[in-house]
Amino acid sequence: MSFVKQAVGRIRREGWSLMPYALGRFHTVRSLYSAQSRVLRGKKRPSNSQTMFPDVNVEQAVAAIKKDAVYLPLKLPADVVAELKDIAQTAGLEAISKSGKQFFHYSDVKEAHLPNGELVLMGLVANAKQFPIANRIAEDPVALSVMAGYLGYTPTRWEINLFWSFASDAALEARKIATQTTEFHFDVHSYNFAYAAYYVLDTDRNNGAHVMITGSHKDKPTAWLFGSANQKDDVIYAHYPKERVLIIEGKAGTGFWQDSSCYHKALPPERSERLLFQVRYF
Ligand SMILES: O=C(O)CCC(=O)C(=O)O
Repeated sequence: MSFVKQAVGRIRREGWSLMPYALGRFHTVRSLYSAQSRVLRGKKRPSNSQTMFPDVNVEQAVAAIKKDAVYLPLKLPADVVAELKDIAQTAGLEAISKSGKQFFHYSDVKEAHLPNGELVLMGLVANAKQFPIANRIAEDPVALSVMAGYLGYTPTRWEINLFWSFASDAALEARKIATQTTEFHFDVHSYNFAYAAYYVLDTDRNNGAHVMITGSHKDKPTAWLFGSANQKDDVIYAHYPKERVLIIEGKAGTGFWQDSSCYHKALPPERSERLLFQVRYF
C-alpha cells in the first residue's frame, strides 16, 4: 500500500493528531514550521551562567547537529547523575509486556522478569516531569540555546523520559512489544524536533549503546520517506558507508544532542542493564 493510502487510512482511524507524523518527516515542512515558530515563539536569550554544560560552545554545537545530526560528548555533573539513578531505583515504573501494561518498582525486577513471571524489558519512570532535577536538565540554558540555534526558535514544549532497559537475550519481536527501539528508524516527533540523551550508567555496545548514522537527517533515499520509518540493519549498512555508523559509548553522565530524524537505534542490552534520561524538544 502506498504511503499516501496508509496515511489517509490512519488519519481516518486516528484523527488529525497524526498530521505531524505524516508531515514532520519532510525537510520543507520542518523549515516552514521553524520559520513560523521563529515569529510566534521567538528566540530567548537565557543567561548561561547557571548551566550544567559550561564547556559547550553553542555555535559549535549547533553547527555539529546541522552537519552530522549530533553534538557530543556532553557530561552531566556527577551529583545530577546520582540523583537520576536514585529516582529510577525508587520511583514507580511502568512498562508494556505481552499481557499489557505493568506497574512495578526496580527492586521487583530479577533478570528482566517481574515477580508474576512476566518478561519485562523496559521500565519507564512514571511522570518523570514531577522531579525537579529532570526539569532542571531539560531547561538548562545552554541546552535550550543549542536547541534554539538548531530549531530556529526556543522550544517551549518537551517530553522527558527516564527509563531502564533490562539485560536480556530477548528476541527483536519481544523488544518490539516492549516498545524498545532496537531497530534502525528515524523519529517524527512533531513538525520539528530535536533530542537530548544522557546515559545514567556506564554504557557500551554490550549494554545499550546508541547507534546512529551521521548526517542521515538530511540524507535519506526519497522512497524511504514515504514508507515505514524503520529499516533493517542490512539495508542501512548497504546504503551508508561504514565510517558514518557512530556507536556512542561513554561513562555515566555522557550525553549527546541530536536531530533524531537521523537513522538511529539502541543496541539491545545483553550483558547489563541500561538507564537513559532523554528529552524530546519540539
Ligand atoms: O534509546 C535509544 O538510544 C534510542 C531511543 C530511540 O530510538 C527513540 O526514542 O526514538
